[in-house]
Amino acid sequence: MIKFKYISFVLVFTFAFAACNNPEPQSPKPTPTPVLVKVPDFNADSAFSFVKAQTDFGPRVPGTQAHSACATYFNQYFLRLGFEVNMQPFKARNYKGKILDGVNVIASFNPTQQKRILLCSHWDSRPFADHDPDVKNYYKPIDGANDGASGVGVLMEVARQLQMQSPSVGIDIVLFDLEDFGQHDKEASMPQSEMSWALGSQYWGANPHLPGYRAQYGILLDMVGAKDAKFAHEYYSMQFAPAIVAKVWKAAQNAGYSNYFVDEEGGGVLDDHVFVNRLAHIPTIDIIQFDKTTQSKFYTHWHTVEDNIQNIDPQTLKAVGQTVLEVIYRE
Ligand code: AHN
Ligand code: ZN
Repeated sequence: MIKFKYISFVLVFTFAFAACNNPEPQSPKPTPTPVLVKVPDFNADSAFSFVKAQTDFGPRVPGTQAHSACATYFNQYFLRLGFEVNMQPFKARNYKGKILDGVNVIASFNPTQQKRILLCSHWDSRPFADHDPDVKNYYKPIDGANDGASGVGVLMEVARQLQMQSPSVGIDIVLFDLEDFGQHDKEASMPQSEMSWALGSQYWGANPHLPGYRAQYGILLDMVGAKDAKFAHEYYSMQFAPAIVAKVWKAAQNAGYSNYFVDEEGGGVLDDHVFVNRLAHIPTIDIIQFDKTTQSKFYTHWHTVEDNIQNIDPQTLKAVGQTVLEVIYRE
């Protein structure tokens, strides 16, 4: 500090001296600015194409051809970018006791770096449109363009940016399976029905892909693609990781996305981050759309057959993706 002050004194003095002797003083040399990180520019069209690539498989419901083909697609995508990829198969019981086959996808960048950040989303799509306005659709699977594919699409674009310009931290992208096989809303409730959600994160939380896996913090993306979405401070995120909520919302607002990232309290959502917090003890937040005006408090097309690519707005993907980049490149 003393050294710095001394140097600036010398610079100012030298400049003043030079100015006195020069009939046409030149403008002073700009004072050195602190080193600024160049945060990459998140490409919204690219992210949108990754969302569409997923919905083009059809609903990614466990046990279907679309589900296994999409898992292969993720594996190849991340391998081609040079990530270390861990496909984590697991079995879990659905709310009716049926055994399901799931697979969590873990893609790691800078795998030897100690300081790590976890980014996650779920990649499965809900097997039934139990909130559809039309009863005939109650047992139809959904495309899950927003509910599932949007978060994954953002993370696939983040991965592409990481590969082009490395941040100083290590990044683990975890795509959880079987988040959305929770109890059907129009059937009589089963005991423990709350535990029927987020089966992939429940498995990973208890069985991390590496023994003793640690990350400084985690960010979960869920339903990040609807037009004019609002992201409020989700309740469990505030319980487990209030400093991360503050960090991320501040980054969003500095980047010009305060229309999306609002400083309001959102309700609590029993989402993947709850199990990452409870079981893996990694402070993790959920960026999830909160809509005061709908009955579900989620977006209008939540768990309906209208949750398709037509209802995805690249501008929302941009707000979320750019915010994630701002956070990780400033670490
Ligand atoms: C519950 O409604 C208990 N959890 C919702 C979490 C969710 C569903 N995220 C996407 N789809
Ligand atoms: Zn859902």
